[in-house]
Parts: sequence; C-alpha cells; structure tokens
Amino acid sequence: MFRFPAIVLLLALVFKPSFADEPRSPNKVVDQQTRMQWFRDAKFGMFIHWGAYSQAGGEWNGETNHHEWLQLTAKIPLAEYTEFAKSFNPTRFDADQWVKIAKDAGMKYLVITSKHHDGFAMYDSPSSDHDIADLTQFNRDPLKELADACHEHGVHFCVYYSLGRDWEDPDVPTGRGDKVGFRSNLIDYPNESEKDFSLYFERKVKPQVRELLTGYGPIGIMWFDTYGLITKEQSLELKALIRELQPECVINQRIGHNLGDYKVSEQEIPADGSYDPWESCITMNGHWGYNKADDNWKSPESMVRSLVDIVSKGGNFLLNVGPTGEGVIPEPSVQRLVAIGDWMDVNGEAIYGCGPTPFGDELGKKVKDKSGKTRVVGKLPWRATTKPGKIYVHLFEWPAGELSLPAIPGTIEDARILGMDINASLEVNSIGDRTTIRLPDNRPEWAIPVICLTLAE
Ligand code: H79
Repeated sequence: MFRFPAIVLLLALVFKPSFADEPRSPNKVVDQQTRMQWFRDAKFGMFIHWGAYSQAGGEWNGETNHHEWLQLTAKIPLAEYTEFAKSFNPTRFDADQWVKIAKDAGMKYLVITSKHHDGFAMYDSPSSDHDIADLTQFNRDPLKELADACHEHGVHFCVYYSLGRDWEDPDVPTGRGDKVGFRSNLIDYPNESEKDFSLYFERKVKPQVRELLTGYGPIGIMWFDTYGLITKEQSLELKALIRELQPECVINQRIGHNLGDYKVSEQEIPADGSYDPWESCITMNGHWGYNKADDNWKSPESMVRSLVDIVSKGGNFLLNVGPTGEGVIPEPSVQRLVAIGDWMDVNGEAIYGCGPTPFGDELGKKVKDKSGKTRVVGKLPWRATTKPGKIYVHLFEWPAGELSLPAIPGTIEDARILGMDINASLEVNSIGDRTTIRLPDNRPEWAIPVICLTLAE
C-alpha cells in the first residue's frame, strides 16, 4: 500500500483557509471531507458484475449478446428465470483470490452487485426469498466472504444496488412520458399504472439496504444504479438511513435527486474535470456481466491511459470485471489487471492521492460541429497529475528529443523518469513561458512513462 501521511497533512493545511470562510456548519464540512478522503485518494477500484445471469455467459436460445439484463432482453418470464437462477452454483468462487487480483492491480476498492435489475440478491437477504441463499444450493454468502476478504486485505468493500429497477418485485414502475414501462417487467406485471413504487421501497429497498449496512462490516460506498421513479422524499429517507447506520459510508449520485456524495459517469470519460468529486465506471470489453462471446478486450495500455486521463481530471476509475457463473474472473481480464498492476508498481505515486492537472490545455477544447454535437479537439498526448511539491507528466507518446510544457507553476528543482536509474536527472530549460525537458534517446520499455518534476520549496 502507498501511504502519504505528510502529504495528507499538507493538503489539510492547504485546504483549511478555503473552508474557513464558507458559511457552512463546521462539523458537517469536516464530516463530508473525512468521508470522502479515502475515496479521493484511492483513484482506482474494481467493479464486479456477478449474478444468476452470469451462468448464461450472454447466450440464450442461440442469441449471444445478452448480459446482466438477460431476464429482460431475452424476455424470460419470472418463473422461468427463477428456475434458471436456482442452478447458480459458483463452486470455484474464491473471495481471497478476487481481492488479491484487485489489490495486485493497484485497486483500492471493490464494488460488487448485491442486487442487479433482476432483483436477485447475491447475499443471504432475510427480507427476500429471491436470493442466492433461498434459491440455490450454494450454501455460502458470497458478499460475506468478499467483505471479509476485503477487510482483511485493506481494500474498501462497497456494494452496488439497483434502486429503480427490479424485475422480481411487482411494484417497480419505470420511465416517463413515451417511455412508460420501458425498463419494467411487463411479462409478469403488465399493468404499469397499478404499480406503486413506495410498496417496493418499503418492502424491499429499505430492508435490504439496512441488511447490507448491518451485516457486512464497514461499507465503503453504497453504489446505487438507475434511481428511476424514486421521489426526493424517498431518496432523502434512504440517505438518512445510510447516514444513521454508517455515517462514514460514501453514497454515489444515483441515490437520486443530486443527494449523493459524488457523480458517476458511465462508459465515458468527461472532457474535463469540472465536477468534483467524480468517478468513471467502464467495462474491459463491451459488457458488464460475463459474455463468453465478447472478445473485444481493451488493451492494458488503453486502460492505463484511461486511468491517467481520469486522475488528471480529478476523478476515480472504476474498472469492471464480469466473473463466470462458476465464480471465475475471465483470464483475459486477469492478464490485463496484472499488466496494469505492473505499471502501478512503478508509477503508483503519480496516481494515488494525486490532484488534477495544473495545466489544462492538454485536455483540448470543446467545439460544436455543424449538427450541434460537441467534440473535443486539440488534445495533446500527455496528461499531468499533482501532489504538493510535485508535478507528474504521463507520456502517452514518447516525444523525439524533448518535451515542451506550458508555464510551470513554480521552479523545477529536479526532473526524472519514474522507475529509471535514480541518478538520471533530466535537463530542464525555460524558454519564454514554456519549459522543455530533454529526454533520453532510449525510452523506457513500458508504455506511458511518467516524468516526475520536483518543484523548489
Ligand atoms: O450495471 C450496469 C448496467 O447494467 C446498468 N448500469 C451499469 C453500471 C445500466 N442500467 N441502465 N443503463 C445502464 C443504461 C442503459 C444502457 C443501454 Fe443498453 C445501452 C441501453 C441500450 C444501450 C445495455 C446495453 C442494455 C442494452 C444494451
């Protein structure tokens, strides 16, 4: 684990004056900052989409493009889906191994689907019989095992919960206007107008959120998805319940009505980091849940580039794996995580606990094309992250001869490449308002080398 106690202290000093003149209750501000601190420093987490649907590997009646939405996309009636769920028996599931894979990749938190849109709970839920304990012969609680393994290995254990969709419960209306019912189980519960969200909220959501926050030790994040038709009062009530049970627990924005602690971006990286704090969740291939036909894997290099891009914009990267119905993280995912971990071993200090770029021009500019669509033009092939006294420049391409940077906020005392010979200080020159750094002819053999600039006090 990378730890930076001195930096945390410095940051606290740096931030203090800006909070001092804000008209908020001091206790509340400290609480929020304390709650978010580990999340801000962590930067990199593992998302796990795993449920009864994983058994199918995306295949149903000859179609191979299904995923965690299997029940809906393959139009499976609840009784049939429930029968199918009964055969879920992930005998090869090994929580310690999963946590080790995440940790070795440099991930500091793990978010597992406790209940996806199918409404099937992946833990022993006292308030529902639509769960792994009641339906299957798998006589274990995977969430308990993962929570214990995470807590033992110092990884923040977090849970995903599908809030506004549940295809088992009869009272979950979805959509508005011409989209009424568009994500509902209309096979078993065709009458949308009879559905009463508050019945589902009281019967299933509140009890299950309580169970998750009382039975599994500290929960790092309650990661809600698709808040759907929840009212503001209900979101507030849910938030109060979480704050009461675990005041330290972070809540993502999908609790609804902008009441969460941070914003989520799904399958995309925003052009800049204009909101704060935030997280991008992204798949390694084209699916969240296991799809055995999907070989469209992203390269480790492109995923490291995403991580760097996100951190340079002040965000976190939540990278997904979709384990099989047997409980195995697919080998292509494991291989990629190992490669990302190798990069993190050398360059982690330029990621963990880092702030966003001190520059900004490298992110490009937003322009609207003729059809009114926004595009980003003029992006440069590098990103920057910061810590007090340091600027890290991550090179997506190796420039010939020298790297030219915009004006540096400070004087550079030393420049070197992380992971290279400790004595190999690089030559720095200031020309006008630009700074150039002379690079060695032989680039490091790994992708995305990082130049660490140390600034004079
Ligand atoms: O859990 C994952 C998704 O199942 C869930 N959120 C992430 C984290 C999600 N629920 N709704 N949505 C995402 C938004 C809808 C996405 C869609 Fe699609 C993309 C609808 C059509 C294209 C997914 C892919 C469903 C059909 C194809």
